[in-house]
Amino acid sequence: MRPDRAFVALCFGCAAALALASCADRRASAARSETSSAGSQPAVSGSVPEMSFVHIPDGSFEMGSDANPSSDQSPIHTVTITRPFELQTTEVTQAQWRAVMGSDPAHFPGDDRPVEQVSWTDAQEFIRRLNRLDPGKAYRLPTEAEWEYACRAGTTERDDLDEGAWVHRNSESQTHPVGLKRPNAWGLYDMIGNVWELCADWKDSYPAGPVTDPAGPPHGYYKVCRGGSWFDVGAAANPTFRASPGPDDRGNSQGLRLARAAAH
Ligand SMILES: [Ca+2]
Repeated sequence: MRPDRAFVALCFGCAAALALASCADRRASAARSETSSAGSQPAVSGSVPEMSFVHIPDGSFEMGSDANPSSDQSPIHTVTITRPFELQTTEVTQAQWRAVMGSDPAHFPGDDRPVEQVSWTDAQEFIRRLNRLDPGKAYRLPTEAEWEYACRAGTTERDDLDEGAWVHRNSESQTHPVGLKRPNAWGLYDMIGNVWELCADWKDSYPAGPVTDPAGPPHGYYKVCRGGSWFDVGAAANPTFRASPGPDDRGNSQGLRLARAAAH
């Protein structure tokens, strides 16, 4: 068993013990139905929520950490991102999730709080529906490398946790509305803290040498979550820490942020 599995099990174990909370729907979504242009797929109900994205340029960075050479964050290796993309400025909120899915699974209710209690599989359904409602944007989860690249935002300095992140010591044991803390250098809020952010990849060990546009292996047992949450202390609330949920694991500290194709 991988060493970080116990940590993640702790997070999700705590989450599972908490009852689901219903969320008042203050913003009744303007529901509409869409049928694909092919006409062969069933209609998708829902509406395209307001979302903000920033352009992430191509470039290279040093991924990982050698602070503990036996950890899954090692070795540090050069990653080149060859394709610019766009990344959502905030975590997906409950209002955004509800607009697309018609329901809100979050434990901590609030339209502007991040959605949580969503699994990687749930996120794929959200993205599938959103791409049907808003075709041509190619919404997806970021790869783990794209996430760390964007979190670092061209720097090697760690941001001040209290100014930039909701973590255990300042969260009062709950999520907070997105976008209240200081954004990173690329205008991204809450990359560290608030909720863990699902990535697209199946988890794998890091390569010893440089790689280009890594996207993980084709199959695996665990997905990857990044950034730590309201529940976590500094070791996990770090640009390099890799949590390992199963694809159907949910927890009240796990959410997502969308990537999409550049140039919209
Ligand atoms: Ca986050």
